[in-house]
Amino acid sequence: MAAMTGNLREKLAGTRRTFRERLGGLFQSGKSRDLILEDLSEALILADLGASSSGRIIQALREKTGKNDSAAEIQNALREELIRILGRCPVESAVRSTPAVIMMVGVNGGGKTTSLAKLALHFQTEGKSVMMVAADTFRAAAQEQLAIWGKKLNAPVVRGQYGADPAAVVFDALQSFRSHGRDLLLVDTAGRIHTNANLMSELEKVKRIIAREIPAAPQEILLVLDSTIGQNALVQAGEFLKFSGITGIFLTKLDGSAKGGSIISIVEELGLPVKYIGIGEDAGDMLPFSPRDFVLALTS
Ligand SMILES: Nc1nc2c(ncn2[C@@H]2O[C@H](COP(=O)(O)OP(=O)(O)OP(=O)(O)O)[C@@H](O)[C@H]2O)c(=O)[nH]1
Ligand SMILES: [Mg+2]
Repeated sequence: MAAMTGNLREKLAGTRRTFRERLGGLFQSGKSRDLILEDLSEALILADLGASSSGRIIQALREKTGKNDSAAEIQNALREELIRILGRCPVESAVRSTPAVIMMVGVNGGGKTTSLAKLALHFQTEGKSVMMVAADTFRAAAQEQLAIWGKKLNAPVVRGQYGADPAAVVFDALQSFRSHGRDLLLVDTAGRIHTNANLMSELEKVKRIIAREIPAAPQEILLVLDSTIGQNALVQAGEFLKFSGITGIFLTKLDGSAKGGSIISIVEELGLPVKYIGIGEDAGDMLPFSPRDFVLALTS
């Protein structure tokens, strides 16, 4: 546990620096609560928490702390408030029984394929047998990229032809998945498509086929968002919010991000839980999200 927090701290170095630069001085200033809260509002915005989330946090702290509370007490109340926001929606995996299907969606380059491989290893470690399908038929290299992960993880990968209908590729994968009696099918999708057809309707079609073939599937649809772009992740999420049934967020590249504070407004504005975080390029570089571990690693 201690090792995990230490490792997470190290991985969050960029965002920790941002927090230290923006917030560090405030709690050592010896100022009164009201003056601290005044400065904290701007500091939170500069730490990428966004104006509306920052405003709400200040309001909550005004209600939860007393006028004469010490800086340490206010800092503690801030930590608890951040933990509360991040834990408001359940962060646990939606996969409670097998067979199950997990689908990854998100703009190109966000980290879908890499994150899918990370989940494959994660569930293998839990003793589940996984299968992956490359329903990204837009980029020729996408199929190869997933095939390489499949070899590394010793997990079967169903590939489609470049330009094939993703729903047809997924249909084939579902037959193979069932006939082999595997536990978990992980579906990689494209961030862009070649036709003029709307990406969202294509994703809907993939989802419908999955639902038709496996009861209650897909159990999890993860929106993959890049944490290095801060508040712009909300813009990146935009189009995908029209796609129904997203169950959570896989927030990537926190190891290389100075803007991890944006996680607060991502969770608040989208009303979706962060379920997993990416902290490197290897299959083992991810963690199931824990609001408390995350906030403590960031702020202490
Ligand atoms: N440092 C770091 N790099 C990451 C992380 N996740 C993904 N990447 C890198 O981000 C780049 C893009 O990742 P992909 O998984 O190919 O992204 P994608 O969303 O599948 O991209 P498209 O298939 O083009 O839509 C790769 O170089 C990954 O190694 C992470 O958590 N940390
Ligand atoms: Mg990809």
